[in-house]
Amino acid sequence: MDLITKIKGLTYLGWATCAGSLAYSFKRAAIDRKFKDRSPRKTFRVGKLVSSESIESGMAFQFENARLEAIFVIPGVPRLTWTPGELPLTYVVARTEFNPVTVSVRQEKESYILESNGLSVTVHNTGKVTFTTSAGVVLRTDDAPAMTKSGWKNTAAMQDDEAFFGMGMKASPFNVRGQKFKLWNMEPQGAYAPGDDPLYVSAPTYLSVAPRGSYLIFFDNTFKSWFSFKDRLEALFEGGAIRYYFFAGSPEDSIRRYYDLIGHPAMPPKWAMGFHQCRWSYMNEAEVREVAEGFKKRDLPLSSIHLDIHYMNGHRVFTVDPARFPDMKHLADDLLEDGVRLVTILDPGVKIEDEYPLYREGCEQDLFLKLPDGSLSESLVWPGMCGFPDFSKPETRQWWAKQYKFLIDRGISGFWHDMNEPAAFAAWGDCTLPDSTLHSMEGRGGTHLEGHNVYGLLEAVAGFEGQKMFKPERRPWILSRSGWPGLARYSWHWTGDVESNWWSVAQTLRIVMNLTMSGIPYSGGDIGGFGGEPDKELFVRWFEMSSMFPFFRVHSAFFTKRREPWCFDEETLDITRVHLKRRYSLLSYWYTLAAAATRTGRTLMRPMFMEDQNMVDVDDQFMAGNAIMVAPVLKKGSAEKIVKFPAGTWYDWESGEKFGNAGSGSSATIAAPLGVLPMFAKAGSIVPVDIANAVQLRLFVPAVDGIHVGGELYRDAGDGYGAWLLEQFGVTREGGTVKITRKATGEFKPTQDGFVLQIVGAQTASIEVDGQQVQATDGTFAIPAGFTTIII
Ligand code: MIG
Repeated sequence: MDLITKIKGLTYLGWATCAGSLAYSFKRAAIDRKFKDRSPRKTFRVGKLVSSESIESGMAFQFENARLEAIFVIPGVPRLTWTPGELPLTYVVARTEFNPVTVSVRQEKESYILESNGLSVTVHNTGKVTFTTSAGVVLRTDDAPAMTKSGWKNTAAMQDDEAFFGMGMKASPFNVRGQKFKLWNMEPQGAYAPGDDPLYVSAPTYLSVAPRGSYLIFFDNTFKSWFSFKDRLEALFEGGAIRYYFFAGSPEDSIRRYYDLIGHPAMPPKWAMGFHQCRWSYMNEAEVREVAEGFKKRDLPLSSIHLDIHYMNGHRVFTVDPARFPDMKHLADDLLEDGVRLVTILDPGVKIEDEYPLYREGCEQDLFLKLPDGSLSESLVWPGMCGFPDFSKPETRQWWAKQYKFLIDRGISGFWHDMNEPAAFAAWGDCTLPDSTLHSMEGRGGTHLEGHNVYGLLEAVAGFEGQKMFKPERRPWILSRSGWPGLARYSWHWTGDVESNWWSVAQTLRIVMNLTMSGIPYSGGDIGGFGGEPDKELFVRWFEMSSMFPFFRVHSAFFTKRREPWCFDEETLDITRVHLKRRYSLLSYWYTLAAAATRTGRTLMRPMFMEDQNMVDVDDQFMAGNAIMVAPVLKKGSAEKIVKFPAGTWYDWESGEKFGNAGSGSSATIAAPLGVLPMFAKAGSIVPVDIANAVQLRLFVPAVDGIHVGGELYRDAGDGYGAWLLEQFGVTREGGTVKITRKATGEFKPTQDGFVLQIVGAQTASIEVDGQQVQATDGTFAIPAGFTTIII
């Protein structure tokens, strides 16, 4: 970031804080100098293969200077571990034990070949490793790794036809080929521009997509690291063993199996899939009531209002300002009557102040991060100088979890974890704690170099536990700024302080898609941008796109104008109402996608190339689930969108007009004046649409014979852990006859009685439901809840 922006950013913090941030920077630099590791810099090769032995599910290889363990953790999925170096804790891969896998081993002259489920791993006696499919396609060749001073460097050849995705949240092109990144979660201090790196969320995960064959690679190492996709593939870790998992197969498949490894996302409460209104800050109870009322009286659906740092007492975490919010519980209860939940922000920094019980307890029980000399690793944030909980210590997580009771008792339904990189106000240098800060790492010890990247993840573990403890009948909900793979088991994410400009709205889409492939499936950005003033057009376009993101929220900084849907003009208000209502009409669809993600590891949002691999360059359209394609307008002054269609037939969501069908690569210019979000449903799909007192099943008639994608509907009480019902709808077409079948599992009894079937793409006056003729009324068909077969 340039100096001017930085100064602007710092001035809004106030001069005292600015001075403090300067002082902190000097202090941090001094600490880093003092505790710097001055051991001589060693770099060496692994050397020659000395011996090898069979171990469960694979083999161990002793090289002159290092050891390699190559095993298959599940059939077809190898894990390679090079030591020496600290092994990763179970933060990301929650399992240490895997069922034995049968692996066939062949010894060749200069190598060993391990094979399972069609994937071969060839370990050469030089330390080089090759991954090959059963068709003989070489997916990747790793050089023998190099050991650096304390960590490892993995390098591999890059092939001409590869595109790369993932790596967490990056201000880079969608395909990260040609880029270089640092993995070190960081607040960019103000906003981020193209190329700014690193940002809030990192992930040592990437997908290689190529016509030859694709794979996903995940390095289970949380140390500060550097990745390059320039001429060769490089991953340099500043510590730890190098351990990585390799998933060969289609992008869809390898991502799903990657989620099997890092854990499927937690099932969210249904309200979280709706719309969230936020601002830094709604200053007091009256303002919050006015916002809720504003939505209600303008017929705008709303799920939650978020309270930013002003609700706290002097920015102290787990307190409420008694003047601004004298009776939070009463407020929360009143809002809940209209279905609106309160979410509060939480910052991890605990104000250093003897009278503050949380600080005292943290010190007494030794729960804060410290420097090697035993003093607190403190830094400046909103409340002033703060201590930081050591979330890598089980006792700290338990203690922190207990604190959520205070806000849960006051009716708070969800928690927004900010500043958890952790961020510190530093005028220059890294705006986080010194590298030498010590972390417990579950008692085995470690430094910030290892603990930093998982700080937000571990805070989410505590926040999740706290909610389970104090509202066991409802599901936890957390929104975290920082993260690492594994976060989804506990939390959602938003993309931080994004700027109010056209690059940012388009970049948000690229980021949300890359996060999905990195292991963070629930994300979205501040609609309109965080710190600027979007004009009406930018706001509306951003709103349209976000209405089809997993996370849908308006948020902006305290120095911006108010940004509720009615703050622009009547037209903007009417447009936002249309998109809000569509979102809520698709709530069952979103909720069903959420349930599928939890059950199977499938992501909610998908890049276009998962639908059609020829669309690997398309970064301005996306799939919401496997039935709906969204093509948002992301260009200023544009009233149309050139939409590219994947193979097959697609129906315009609003008009039912047919597109595509010319195989992949077809495109059409779609009129999209302000207020129109081009959206298309895939032929052969069934999308559940919520209409008054019923669920509509919208069938998009398949254009060709065969088995089609069909659809699903998941229902339960909307929260908690009670009964559920999953209905799966199969769609087939044979000689022009379309058949829908229904299969149900689960016990939940929905309140809606039966379905309303709407057929898009065919004119039919009468259909057969379980052998009975049913006539259309007003173009739709009333279908009994328990149907098994419909013939059209
Ligand atoms: O230093 O809590 O990204 O969403 O409104 C800024 C105030 C702290 C940064 C978050 C933003 C939030 C703001 N926070």
